[in-house]
Amino acid sequence: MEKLIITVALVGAEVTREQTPYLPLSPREIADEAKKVRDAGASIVHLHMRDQFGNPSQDKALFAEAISYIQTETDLIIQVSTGGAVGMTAEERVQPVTLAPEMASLSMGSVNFGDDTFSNPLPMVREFARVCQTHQVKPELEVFESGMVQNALTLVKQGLLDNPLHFNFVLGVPGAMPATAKNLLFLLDLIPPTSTWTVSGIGRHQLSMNTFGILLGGHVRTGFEDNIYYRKGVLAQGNAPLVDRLIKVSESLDRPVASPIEARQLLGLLPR
Ligand code: KMH
Ligand code: ZN
Repeated sequence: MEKLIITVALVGAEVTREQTPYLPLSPREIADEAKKVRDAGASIVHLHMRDQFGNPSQDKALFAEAISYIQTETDLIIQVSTGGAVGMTAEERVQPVTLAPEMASLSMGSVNFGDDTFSNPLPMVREFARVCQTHQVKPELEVFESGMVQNALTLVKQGLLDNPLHFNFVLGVPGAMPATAKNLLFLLDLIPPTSTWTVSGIGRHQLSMNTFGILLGGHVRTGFEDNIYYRKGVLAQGNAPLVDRLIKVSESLDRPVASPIEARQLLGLLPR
């Protein structure tokens, strides 16, 4: 099996300080958290930003500040979010891609998101894919529902996505595809064999989906964006303990963990 790539979604757009006091918010706090997860064994950070009030923001200047700290202080692969938060405009959401980070998340279609709709009409997805190509940013294709894999294959035919593709299966969002082993296996059957993939489980499904991903030879995403608990009723005291938890699982399953240099090779990214 390939070495395991651990991605950490450090902050997300929805979690609040009221829910967990350990949530990093400012660019400096987010960069400090990135250093801690790097020390724990992660190789990619998935970034969202918050404004001075803690609200989600896709402001390019906030991303630039955090990216500058993280690039100076670590060798992590930086993946910016183009998802932002529900209700943001396309123009707001795509801003950080123009900073030419190594990766960006790219949702492959619209989906129910609790009581909301996370809106990703295909013309907008195509435009985001074009911006990724222009800035030579590798997209991580976010799949919340099975039809989204088909959308990705259509964009490949249209020349807007390049093989090998890299997918993130986000399972367990309320209103979207449930986090079950059967669903993950079903999705894996749909993707081209040259693809790489990672799996994210929302809330209490994070550890089980990650463990299944490790067993199947895929990669994993952890972090506060998806889950704030270390175990039932016990908050994780930062993102690093969530990485430590995965390191323990991968060590006991004899799956070595990739460094950022090795992760770049596995994902076909240029050396930094
Ligand atoms: N905040 C969610 C509505 C992404 O980062 O690409 C969408 C999201 C996906 O977080
Ligand atoms: Zn995100």
